[in-house]
Amino acid sequence: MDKKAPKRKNKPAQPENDKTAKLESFVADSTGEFLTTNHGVRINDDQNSLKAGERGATLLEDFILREKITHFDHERIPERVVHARGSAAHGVFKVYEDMSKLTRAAFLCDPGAETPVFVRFSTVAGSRGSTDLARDVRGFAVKFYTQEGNFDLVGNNMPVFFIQDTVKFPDLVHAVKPEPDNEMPQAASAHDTFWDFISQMPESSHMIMWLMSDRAIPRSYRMMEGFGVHTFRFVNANGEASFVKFHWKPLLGVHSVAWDEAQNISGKDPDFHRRDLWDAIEAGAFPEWELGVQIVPEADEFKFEFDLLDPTKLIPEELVPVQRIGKMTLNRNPDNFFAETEQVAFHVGHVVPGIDFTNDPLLQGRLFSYTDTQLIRLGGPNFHEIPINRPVIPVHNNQRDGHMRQTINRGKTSYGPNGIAANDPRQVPAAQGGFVSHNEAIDARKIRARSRSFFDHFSQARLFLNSQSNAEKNHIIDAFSFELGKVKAIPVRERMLAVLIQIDKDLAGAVAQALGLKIPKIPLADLNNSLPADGKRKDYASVNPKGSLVKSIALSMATTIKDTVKSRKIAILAADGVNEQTLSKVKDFLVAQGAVVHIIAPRLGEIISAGGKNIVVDESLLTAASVLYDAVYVPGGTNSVNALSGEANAIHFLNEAFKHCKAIAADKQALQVLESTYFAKKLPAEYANGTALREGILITEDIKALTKTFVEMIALHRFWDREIQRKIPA
Ligand code: HDE
Repeated sequence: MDKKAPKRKNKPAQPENDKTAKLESFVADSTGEFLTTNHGVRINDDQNSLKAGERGATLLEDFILREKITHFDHERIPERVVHARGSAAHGVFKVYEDMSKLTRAAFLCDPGAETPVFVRFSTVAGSRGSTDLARDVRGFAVKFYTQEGNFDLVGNNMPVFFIQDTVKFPDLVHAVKPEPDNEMPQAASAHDTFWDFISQMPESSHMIMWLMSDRAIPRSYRMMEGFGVHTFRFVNANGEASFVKFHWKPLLGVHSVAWDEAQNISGKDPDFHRRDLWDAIEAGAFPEWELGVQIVPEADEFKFEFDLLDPTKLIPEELVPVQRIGKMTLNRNPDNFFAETEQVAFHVGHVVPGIDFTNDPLLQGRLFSYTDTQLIRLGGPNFHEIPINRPVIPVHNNQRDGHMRQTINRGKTSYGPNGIAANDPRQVPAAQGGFVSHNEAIDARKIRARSRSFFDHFSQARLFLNSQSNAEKNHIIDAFSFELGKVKAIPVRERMLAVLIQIDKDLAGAVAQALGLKIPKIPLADLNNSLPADGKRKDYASVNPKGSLVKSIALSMATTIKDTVKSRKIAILAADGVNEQTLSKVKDFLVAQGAVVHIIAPRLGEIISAGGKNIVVDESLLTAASVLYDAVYVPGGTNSVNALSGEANAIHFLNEAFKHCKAIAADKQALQVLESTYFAKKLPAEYANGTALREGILITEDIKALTKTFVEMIALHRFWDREIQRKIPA
């Protein structure tokens, strides 16, 4: 290979940063190269093994075959025990203002600094090959490659967790994973073992509300919030600490799909989220989030109705506002899924000076788990040398050897203190960036117990429910009814109803109705079955105070950003004879607003417009599906309209778009196509007179409305009222 030639010859035109530039030295690109063995020997025949005669046995001597097969046999590594399925991207983070009053973390103190990041999104329960659209929590793990080492913010898209103590994590995960006798179901919490566990674990009530909400079926990774969950600490250069909760706020708003849609997407495109992230970045529609922090001064630690150390609680934004302190932009897809997305190793314990932990018992246990899990998954203690895991600054210490060691450490000493090498590598004073743990005062006895301040299990679950819109509440009721309906053991269903009634009577009543069950009366003190062997029930009894805050606006997605159609996918249904003018005008307008527009026709190739123009078809009615789009438009043109009216797949497309509460627009001339749908008779009589933004349906000759109003409709995302106003068939 020409030494001067860049290694990555097919380099995508996506921005470089300090980290991606450093990865470059590990990149291999075979364009124009000869085939070689792993040891560099050029291979003459890679298609036939070496045999004793044309029809003879294969010879052991065939080192080329042996090497190829052996490597193949060893290609797989264990998938992550949780968060196995994920997708990742490179990007950058920039802080808006110097945060040095709160933290000495250098990347948060210099608005001029651009910190490379690598972000991996994931589902939790499913295997590597499972569907993206499972009802599940999403992982949101960010690795900041700072000039002071790597900081990993290993969060989720929900701000709380199921359990309060790490010791229960294996139980939780065993319960939610496929059942051990038959490995069913894949990537789903709708089964007996999960709800058996949850129904005995009232501390999971708050998290369960999030999991049964639409947050568990995001429209896109790009449209999810992220949360650090635990309370962390910021520490400034004077050693002064404050508590901090981390948030990621997506600039596209927070949006979800409908549950029926999620189930359909799982069949039509199980890679829906992965593809969405990849395509958006390839198209230059770079996803962005603002980093938010909620700061609580140390003096206010006990000011709240809940314990800041309890990971089943959030701090309502009404009590402590979220300050937006910086922006993250994902602008580059990985070159290689395995090398980067699969081998990246996050650890909640990767912090930099200025960021520290609290005693949240869930966080404390995680500090052990993440390195431990990489040892088995990545095969040994040198996983930090895998290119994607390396910091952008040099590593110097006395750790040595181990499987697959890459670094060639020069010199005689690998210990400290040493005299031979003048004590290098040297310890670093705090003023020069040495990490000093926050000097929290501790005076305690060793004890296996939980603080009574952790036993309010329901008030924030109720706060969450109260904060939802009517449509969101209905979805929660439906989700419980679906999930518990999949549970075979009636006592488990019943026990869950006894938990739900602690949260809200109407919720419990509606779910009981769907399950055809009565709500059993289980006293509050008997709900929690996570008792120590000789524990007294009252020591572990839940309490259920009212909570002084009734509603928190930030908890509802109804109030999210709804003024952009950037990167939304819009379908245009067309056939030969389509009115080319309106099609182009609507398409061009949508594209100019940043939307992605696909022309979908009965067949692939090209269609010919009424004016004789050739129009390239992006998808056929066979390869596309309504659930993969955010909105649909049907242009006029007599022949096109006639053809589509008789196309079952086109009618199904519209029916599904209606059912999933999406924006639908049509030229007046195309009304005939809509009249073939089941919702035709439910079309509002006054549809053309300004009902579009309420109903989500626009049928008009007015091209201005077809562009401007249609865009506003799409930005509203969904017209959930349709579900309430009209019966929507399956
Ligand atoms: Fe994790 N978690 N976790 N977790 N977690 C892992 O580490 C663990 C928890 C989260 O994209 C594992 O490398 C324990 C909360 C994300 O690679 C493992 C407990 C939150 C990812 C592990 C928790 C998370 C993981 C599995 C209870 C949100 C994927 C593979 C105390 C704040 C990171 C791995 C990626 C992955 C342990 C609870 C987020 C086994 C013991 C709470 C986003 O180490």
